[in-house]
Amino acid sequence: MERDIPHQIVEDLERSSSLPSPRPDLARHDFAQAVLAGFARRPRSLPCRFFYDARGSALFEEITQLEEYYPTRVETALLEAYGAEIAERLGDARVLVEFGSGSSRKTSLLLSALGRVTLYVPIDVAGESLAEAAEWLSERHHGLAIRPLIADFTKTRTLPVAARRPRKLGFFSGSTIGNLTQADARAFLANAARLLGRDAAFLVGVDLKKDVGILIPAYNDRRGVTAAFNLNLLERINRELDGDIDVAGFAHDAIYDEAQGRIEMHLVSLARQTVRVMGREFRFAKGERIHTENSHKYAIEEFQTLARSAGWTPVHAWTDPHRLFSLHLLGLA
Ligand code: SAH
Ligand code: AVI
Repeated sequence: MERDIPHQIVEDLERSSSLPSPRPDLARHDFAQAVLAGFARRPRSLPCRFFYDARGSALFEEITQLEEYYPTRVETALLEAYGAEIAERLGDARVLVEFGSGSSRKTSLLLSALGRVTLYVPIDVAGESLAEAAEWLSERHHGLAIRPLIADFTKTRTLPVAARRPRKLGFFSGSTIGNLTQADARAFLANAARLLGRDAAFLVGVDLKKDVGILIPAYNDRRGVTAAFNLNLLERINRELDGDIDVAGFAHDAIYDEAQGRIEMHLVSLARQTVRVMGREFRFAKGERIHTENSHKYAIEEFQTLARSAGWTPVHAWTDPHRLFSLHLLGLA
């Protein structure tokens, strides 16, 4: 069982006006619980939000530059091409709330297109990314107030007081919604509707279903950056949880599950081995897998149906000429 996110962190942030103090004790406890529980269950699994320590966030940024990894490139192009149209459809949103904001590079495009946003609330588990992104954005968008929240976006129930104004815009880019199961994605969307409130709009980037010949290389690139990103989870366990895992004893694997419409990432044990984490022993058979990530892909209509089931009204969807990626604008009736 996973524990609730350190809500205390969010409360602490409510009180501070500058950048957050990340409460490493609570974050470590959350990580420890997830790893011990994830290694004890069969099949073994770890929640993908733990990819994003400082090293993992840097590796993700490297992934976004890879030729094989089209989502960032195509979503950026969609924001560049349709930013003005999105702004026109949105009217006068002044508060932007972003879930899983990471480096906020695409946010800058959206802020420029919208023109009138005065408050930006990025929500992310990665404190290092939030701090770097806030600095990067404030150099480019003068007068923009930034109130970061270090929090699990699936468990965020309140926004900073300054954000409690109508007509907020939510932004969930990169197809991070695909990293949730469909049930969790529906619950996330319903919670986002409550959080954003009356007259809100939500811009969600969603990766589209496509040929596996394009999908697999995007999650198993030639340079091995995605492999390093996946294996970093084991390195993080060694660094933070007193682990002794021989990282070279595991290999990265990415498969496409056609029935579920999702890429799955796994770490595969290359030999029979025993690993220790926080004084506990875990035995792995040769070939045994740790399931580390799902990345669901949605046809346009599939995502619209999901959004409707969570209380949102699809307003418009933009896609690129090769139908690789989609940007959905949702509204609340
Ligand atoms: N939106 C950015 C970053 C995507 S990477 C882009 O499109 O490039 C996914 C981001 O979501 C990371 O910064 C990660 O730290 C964050 N994240 C993943 N799971 C999360 C969770 N449960 N709660 C909050 N942030 C999460
Ligand atoms: C953040 N998320 C949407 C990425 C994805 O494509 O699922 C994470 C990632 N995993 C491997 N490469 C990128």
